[in-house]
Amino acid sequence: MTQVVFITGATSGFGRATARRFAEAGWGLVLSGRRQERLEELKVELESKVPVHIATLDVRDATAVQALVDSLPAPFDKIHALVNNAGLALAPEAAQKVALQDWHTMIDTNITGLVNVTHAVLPKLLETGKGASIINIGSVAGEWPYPGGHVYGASKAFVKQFSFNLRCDLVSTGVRVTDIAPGMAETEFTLVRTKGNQAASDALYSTTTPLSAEDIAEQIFYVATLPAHININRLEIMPSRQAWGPFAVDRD
Ligand code: NDP
Ligand code: 8X3
Repeated sequence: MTQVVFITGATSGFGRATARRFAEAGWGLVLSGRRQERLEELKVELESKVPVHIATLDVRDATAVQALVDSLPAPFDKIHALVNNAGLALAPEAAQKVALQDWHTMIDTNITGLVNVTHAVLPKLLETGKGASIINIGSVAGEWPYPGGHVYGASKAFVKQFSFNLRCDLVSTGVRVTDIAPGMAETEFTLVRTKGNQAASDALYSTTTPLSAEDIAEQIFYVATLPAHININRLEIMPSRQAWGPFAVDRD
């Protein structure tokens, strides 16, 4: 094992595919998420290839995040790449119909959670220095507005600007920062967004060709393994069959 990647939200979708991609290349893995059973399954799957450390973690809990980072045993305490992936969208309906709690959950996870993890892991990345990476998973929704995007898109706009501002502060440290902004990708994302509506999730993806979790994992791996003097600031990726829509116009 040469390097360690710390992945949040490794129990599903992009995070799990990213764990598999880095394992293929021999990286040690720190894998976190709230679903312990899924973490254990992934550890069983990957530990014959690489060292794997799993930790049940809710990124919204700053104390738990710090405790996890402080208790990492060697060799997992020397981190080369952080993939801030844990996140979710809720309530795809119009803003005026959304429960306040759903907005809070997105802010607490996509913004506060990402900030919690970044703050706790940053000292380790600074120790690694040249060639270390913070890879934040933003979204096309952070750049482009759409109906039902409300707080989700705004939270991903935060991820983009936080990433750019981190770059300014870390420019002399060797630690790179990237905002990866995927478009439509088939994961458990829509199941979560619709609070368990499998039919809605299937309907969204089945009549087009979405990105896969593996497509995004490949981009994350690419960014983390570029030569140390290259920083991709932002990588926005859509399926070929997705593009922007027209402006909304209210008519009589
Ligand atoms: P999934 O729902 O498949 O995966 C989300 C992951 O986030 C799960 O592993 C989940 O783990 C974890 N997670 C959610 N809340 C928390 C929390 N409070 N604490 C810790 N982990 C948490 O969706 P994706 O893989 O698609 O999503 C990954 C990221 O990609 C998200 O940030 C999402 O916003 C973003 N994204 C997704 C796109 C898509 O179309 N799929 C496009 C653009 C961006 P657990 O439930 O076990 O905690
Ligand atoms: C999720 C992708 O296209 O639903 O971030 O906004 S999209």
